[in-house]
This record gives sequence, C-alpha cells and structure tokens, in this order.
Amino acid sequence: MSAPSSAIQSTLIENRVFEPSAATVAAARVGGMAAYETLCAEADKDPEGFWSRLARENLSWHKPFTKTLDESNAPFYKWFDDGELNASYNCLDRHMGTPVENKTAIIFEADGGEVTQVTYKELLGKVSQFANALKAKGVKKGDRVVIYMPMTIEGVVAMQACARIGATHSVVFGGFSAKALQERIQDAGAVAVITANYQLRGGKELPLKAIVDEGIALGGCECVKDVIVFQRTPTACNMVAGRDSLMHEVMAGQSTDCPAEMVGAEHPLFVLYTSGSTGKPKGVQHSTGGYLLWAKLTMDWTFDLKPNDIFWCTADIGWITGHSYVAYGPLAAGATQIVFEGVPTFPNAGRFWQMIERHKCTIFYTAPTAIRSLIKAAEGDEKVHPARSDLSSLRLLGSVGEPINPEAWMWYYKHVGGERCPIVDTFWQTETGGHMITPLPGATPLVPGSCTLPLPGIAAAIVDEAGHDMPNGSGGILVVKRPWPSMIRTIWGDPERFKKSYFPEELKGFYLAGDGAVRSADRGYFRITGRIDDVLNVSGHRMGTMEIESALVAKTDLVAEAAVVGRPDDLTGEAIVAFVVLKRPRPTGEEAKAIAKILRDWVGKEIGPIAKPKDIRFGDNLPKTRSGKIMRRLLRGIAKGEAITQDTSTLENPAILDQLSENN
Ligand code: 6R9
Repeated sequence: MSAPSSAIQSTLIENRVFEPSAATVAAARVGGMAAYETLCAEADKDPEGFWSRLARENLSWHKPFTKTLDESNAPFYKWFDDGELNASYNCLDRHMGTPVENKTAIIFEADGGEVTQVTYKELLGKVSQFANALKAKGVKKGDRVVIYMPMTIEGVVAMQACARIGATHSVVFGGFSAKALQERIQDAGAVAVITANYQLRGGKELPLKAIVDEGIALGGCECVKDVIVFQRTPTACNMVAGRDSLMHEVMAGQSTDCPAEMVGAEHPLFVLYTSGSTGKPKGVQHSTGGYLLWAKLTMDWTFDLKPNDIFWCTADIGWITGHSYVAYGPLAAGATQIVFEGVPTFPNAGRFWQMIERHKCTIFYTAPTAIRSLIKAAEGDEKVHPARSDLSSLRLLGSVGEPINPEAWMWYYKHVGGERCPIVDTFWQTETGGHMITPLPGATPLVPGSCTLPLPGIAAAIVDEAGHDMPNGSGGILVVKRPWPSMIRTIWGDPERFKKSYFPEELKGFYLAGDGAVRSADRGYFRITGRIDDVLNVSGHRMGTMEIESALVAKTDLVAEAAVVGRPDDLTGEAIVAFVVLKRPRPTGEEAKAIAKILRDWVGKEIGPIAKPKDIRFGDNLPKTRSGKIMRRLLRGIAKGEAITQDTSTLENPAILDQLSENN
C-alpha cells in the first residue's frame, strides 16, 4: 500500500479498465453506456421535464407539484415547491399492501453478535408509536430534534418518527463530545434530544446519556424540554425528573397508527452539521422532496437495486451517508438492509466478511479507510482474510468518503469482490444529499481510483478560479453548474454564509464543492484530488483545521497559538498535525510528550476523539509571512517531512523550522 499522494501518482498512469460483463449489462436498470447517455441527453435537453418525470415516478405525492424548479431567488433554489408529501410515508406506508409489506426492512446485528429483524410493517408500527409519543410530548411540525444515538433500529426509528410528524432532525454522531453536542443543540434550537443510555462498541459500554447531561449543563440549552432515552443496555443512567423519559415507556400504550403529517416539498427534513473552513460547523439544511427523490433514485441507479438484494451500508447515521443510504434511501426503495452496531475489528478484523456471509449480503458499501485497515489486518493475520468467508453472495461493492487509492481498489476488487463485482466509487458530500459522480454498475467501464462520470442531470465540471472550463487532463476546481434536486438549501440560520461558501461570486453561480479534481484526457473521467480548502479528511470524517485550532487555543492556560494541517497517512487518508506555541518555554523530551497528551485529550473533549491530532509539534513561534499569515504550505511540507525548498528568508526565526520538525 502507499499513501494517497503516491496513489495520486499511480492514478496518473492508471490504465486498467474493467468493463461490465455482458450479463451485468443485460440485467441492469441502466444497461450499457448508450442507456446512460440517453438519460444524460434527456436531462440536458429538458432538465425540468426530466426531474419532474422522475419525481412523479419515484415518490408518492399527497399533493402533486405544478412547478419543478423555482430559480427566482438563486442560489436559494426551490424544487417541487407547491407539492406536498411526507418522507416517512414514502419509506414505509407506501409499501403497505405491496409485497414489501412483510419483507424484512432491517437485519440488525448488535456489537455482541445478536441479530434482530423487523419487517416493513413492524417498522411502520414502531415509527408510528414513537411519532405518537413525540406528539404527546408536544413536539410538532417545524421543531428541531437532536438525535444522539448508536447504530440501532431505534436510531432509524427516531429519525423516521421525526420525519413522520414534520419535525426536523439533527443527528449528532455518537463520537462527538459534550461541547460539540451542546453547540449543535444550541445552534439548532432543539426542543428535544433523543439518545441512549449507553452505546456498545467493541465489547465496551460507552456513555451517551451522561454526555447529553454534560452538554446541556454547559449552558444555553434551555430550548430542550425533553430528553428521551433508549435503554440500550441494562445499566441505569441518571434521569432528570420532569425532563427525561425512557423510549420504551413513552412508546408503551401509544397507537401503532399515526397518520403522516404532510409537508411542503421544501420543508426541512433535517439539518446535519459538517465542518467547513472556518471554526464553526455548518448546519447543512436539506429539503424533503428533492432530498428523498435523490436518495431513492440513487439506490436504483448507483446500486441498481433488485428486490432480493441484501444491502449493507456501513456508515453511521451520524453522517450523511447514514442518512441517505441507511435511514432513507434503502427504505424508500423497499430494500432489505443490514444495520450494524459495532466496529469492523471486533471480535476480530474479519467481522465484515463474516457478516457478509452470515446475512448473504449482495451490495456492500463502505469507506476506503475501513478497507485499508482491513487489508492491513488481513495481511498480518490469515484468519481474518476475506478468503476465510464465503463472499459469493456479493454482486456489487461501493466506496465513499474519500479518494480510494488504486492499490486498495484492486484489493477490494480481487479479495472481496472475487473479480466479479463492479465497484462504484461514489463521490458526493453532505451538501449534495446523495451521489454525484459515480460509475453505474451496468454501464460504466471502471478505472481504479476514479469516480468516473456524473449521474444524469448533474452538471459537474472542472474550472479555473474565474469559472472558466479547464480542458481534460488539467486539474482545477470542481463545480456543479446547474442546481439539482437534493442540493443543500441553506446553512441553518446563516443564509449569507451559505451563499459565500457555496456560490462565490467569481464562479458565476456555480456550486463550489470545495474539492480539486482532474478529468482524464481519454475518457473525461473525474478523479478527485482532495479538498482545496482548510478541510481535512481523516478516515472519511470531515474536520476543519480551524475547528481544531480553535479547540487548541481554547486551552488558555497552556496554548498561545496553534496551526493545524493535514499530512497523508497510509491508513486514515490524512492525519492531523498540530503546531503549537505554548505560553511557557518550549518543552522537549518527556515533558513535550506529556503536554502533547494533555492537548490531545483536550481536543478529544472539545470536539471528539476523531479530532485528536496524531502529531503535536512545539515551537517558540510559528512561521509567518510579513503580513502575519501563518505559512501553512510550509507547515504542510514540514508535517510530511519534506525538505524545505521555499524561501524562508522572511522568517523572524528560521531556527523554529528545525524545532517544528521534531515529533512528539
Ligand atoms: C459522502 C461524504 C465530503 C468530502 C468531499 C470529498 C470527500 C467523498 C469521495 C470523496 C474522493 C470519493 N469524498 N467521497 N473524495 N472520492 N468517492 O463523504 O460526505 O462527509 O460531507 O465529505 O469527502 O473531499 O468533499 P462528507
């Protein structure tokens, strides 16, 4: 294996092409490149006609829309605006009276291996009961509800129940800290928090409810009137009288019938916080109609979903992938899916392969970082190699979250897919709602490391800083030139920041993804080269460098100044490196190690363990330009261990470069 930087090198000369087999093409919904091109041509010729046809065919509308796209207040686009529907209705009620009614909706495998299944009908009953319970608590249409839950059937029930009554959910990943949770509760103005007493990961019981209590205690969360606790384990947790209640208790006695509250297509289904280039996370607001259309449609297009598929997306519901491809897409498409509570390395690193065999999974969708760590594990221990499990049920593999290096792609293709399963390398973002650039399994010839071509109707392009098209073969800024139904609607409470971040004036109204990309000279295939802003991608998790810097300098008794950069990492894609100036003399040796640990733990508490810097380097000061800007490019080079070739004559104290090169 090699680091992403060398992976980029090897994709430059990538010439392996994997054509879909004739049988795959024949069985696919979009079979062959001609079929893909026909869809693209239809979308180009009459975008509104195209989207309105698909919205009518793929969703159940309570009130049909009469207008497809409203561009009058661009970039605040509105889709299907006068139509009315409900997302939960489309995921559950819609299947009643069809063969899907008694089909298994979720196969849940717990951390410890216990398996629970629910049918669509049973899931509808649970969602309705919980929706009624929320209503009984006074939660109503338009209210925001924060969900801080583990991967469980109940996590999906909580999201669906909010959607059912028209409450806007905001799921916070269970690995985020009390402080991060408090900020999100406050920003969203949540009226309720749904959580669990504990979560189980790798055989360990980790608190969730205690973190909710700690977060609320930090202050400014008076908006929260109710905390509802799913009792995941028998261990008791603190319950605040008058505010807290147990999920099973509030559900008991509630009717399994709860008519879905119909909402306008633009009604915010959810707000999901993600990292941007400045300190504060952004609340990405998604719609109901356009978002759900995309979640459903991409299940059909990208995963070429068939009635007998057993679909497994390993993403947590705390991320967008867990929204679109766990909580909504598979259900809207009537699929049977696997939901997994635990971690891929427990009880051993063969867990994913054993689960694929156990549940006869046909479509497996995971992140490159997981693949890379499982490659390493399999290479070190033959017992956890995928060859030890029967993976013959698989027919399609997917990748998401970060660029997949060709070496990892080839291993995935060979050892997991048995050289028979296409790999869909899906490029998309929290903001895009669903897949944007991805192969279609029955059409697109695959090239390792490339997400290939945009989905029909997605006007992805590569431009320079002034918005001019770049020729194939030269890199540039990835943009989307036309609106699409599942795009971000705004940043919750901050429309100005939405405009500035995603539709900067110089780009002529194009959507700015924040990634660099290059198209191949021969096929015009896209390859994502990574973020062009101050966002890092660590194990597929988005982290803002500024967010981590703010956390470090918030340790006011110790830290004077901090700069955070990414460096390529074999396993996690990127690793976080922090350069820190302390308010005391620069430490060395054991003292430096001890302070680095204090700072790492601090960041873990401020944001969450995923944000802990891998390396912390101490200096007497940081390298700055004459105008006082931190020379990040220089720091990135130092973090990588590169020799310094830049002009450093303007530095106040060039000796600090040696200091900053020392590891702790
Ligand atoms: C879905 C998701 C978005 C960022 C995105 C890009 C990176 C995602 C990728 C990929 C290369 C892929 N990214 N998928 N890069 N190839 N197939 O991950 O959303 O958490 O918002 O991250 O992830 O850098 O801009 P999100």
